[in-house]
Amino acid sequence: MNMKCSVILLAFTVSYASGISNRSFPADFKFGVTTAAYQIEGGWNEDGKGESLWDWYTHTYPDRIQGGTNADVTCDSYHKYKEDIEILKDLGVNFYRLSIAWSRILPEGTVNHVNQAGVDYYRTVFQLLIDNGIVPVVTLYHWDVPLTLSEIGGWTNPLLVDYFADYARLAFELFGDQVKQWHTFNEPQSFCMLSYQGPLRKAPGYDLPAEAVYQCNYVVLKAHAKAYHIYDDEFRQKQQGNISIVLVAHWKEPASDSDADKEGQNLALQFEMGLLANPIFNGNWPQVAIDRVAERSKLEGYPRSRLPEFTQEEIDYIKGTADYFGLNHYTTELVSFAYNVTNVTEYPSFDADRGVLRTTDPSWPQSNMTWLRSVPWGFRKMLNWIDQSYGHPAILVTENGWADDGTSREDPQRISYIQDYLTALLEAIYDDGVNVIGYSQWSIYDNFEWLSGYMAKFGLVYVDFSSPNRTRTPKSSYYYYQKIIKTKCLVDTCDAA
Ligand code: GBH
Repeated sequence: MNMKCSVILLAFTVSYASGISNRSFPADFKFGVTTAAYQIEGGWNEDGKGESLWDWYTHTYPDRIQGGTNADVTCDSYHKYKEDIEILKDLGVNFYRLSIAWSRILPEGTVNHVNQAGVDYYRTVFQLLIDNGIVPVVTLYHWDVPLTLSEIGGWTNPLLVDYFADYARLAFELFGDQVKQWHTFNEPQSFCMLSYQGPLRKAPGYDLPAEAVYQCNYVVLKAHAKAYHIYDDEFRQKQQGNISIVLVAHWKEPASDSDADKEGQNLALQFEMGLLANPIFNGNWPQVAIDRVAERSKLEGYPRSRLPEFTQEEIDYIKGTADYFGLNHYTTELVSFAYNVTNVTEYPSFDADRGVLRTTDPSWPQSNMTWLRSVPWGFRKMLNWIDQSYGHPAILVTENGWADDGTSREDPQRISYIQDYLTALLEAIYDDGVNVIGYSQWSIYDNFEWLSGYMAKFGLVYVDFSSPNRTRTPKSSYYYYQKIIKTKCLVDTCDAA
């Protein structure tokens, strides 16, 4: 590891002048970094690991991934975890948010066959983290469903509720003495809404009518709730941990002051965040989604709404199944109202149901991912909207980060993004009274960025993918984040908390 301490005092001084907060983070505020198994581990078929959906997808359709690449090796964290944890320790994070590859411990997805080598791997990693004073925060599902379960329909098949629940129970049994903070799913929005429809599709990459999108949300919500109740009923008392889910949304700013665009803002937020968060925090789908999808389904000749209906029992079972709000947030988009409820389409789509057009403002600083621009005030609005919509929950920011092409170890844009977004977060805490309890950067390393392959880099640490050793080298943002964690302050000196 190359730990040359680069001088970034210049960055502090420049930003301080441009409105970076000089308030201290609350004393008990927690800082972390996030990764996902498929994106960093490699070892895709080693020591008995089964094939996952993304192994299959990248191998079968290299043309759908930029550069035709895959994550067979990626950062090689399956072998390099010791070095990884040394870096985490040096960085000084309070927690490390990582995920378990389901098919590494259950090669076929089902609990009749447990792969002991996979269990040993995660137990070793969790123990090393604990020994180094780093809290493991573990996601059970970050998009890599075992291929066998994908082939029977994946998250559109209600059987997955029980398969996921079995896997979750096993994980609590195997790792619950080490892991005290669990997330069931990472961003159902991303794998339900971006896998079954639209031009740029994540695995399995089908193009199906909107039913698939809703059915996926429906199954995932039930699977999440079942895992939550298993933890609550069978493990919580003994293990004393907590459990939640990670949801994502870009902030939606109305493109104009018109009432129509304000309605568009509401639709976009409810169809993206609300579809998942409302059942968990308030009970049932958002009413606007129930009404709109029912009406449109009827006009399109369906015998019933394509949004599945929850029974009262299911509503009660799902409601209240999160110990806090896990939020991934990166950016903001502009929305304008596009489709009246009566404006039916020939091929019913989730997009038309949601009924908005999404654009961006070209003046917002652009990363090297088309969807990601720096809009820190949108983060503050998002935090406030969650606070107001879901009953003032504690919010853990489970991901936030900036992409560049990764060619330079000097990354002043990433530093600015962190300064600006954390300033917005401090404003939400101190000026607006939002209960934000922690923050995690995506990501510690440059890694495999799904459809973008290795073309987009989110790391605080550069990884040399051309060397067999996958050499890790901290970027200037790494040292800046290290300083924030140490001083709880974004600038040289802060006011006391
Ligand atoms: C996170 O999702 C993921 O959890 C993580 O695995 C990933 O590496 C990281 O972001 C960086 O991308 O092209 O207009 O359809 C971020 C949220 C939501 C961002 C969906 C991309 C697609 C926008 N993602 N979005 S679009």
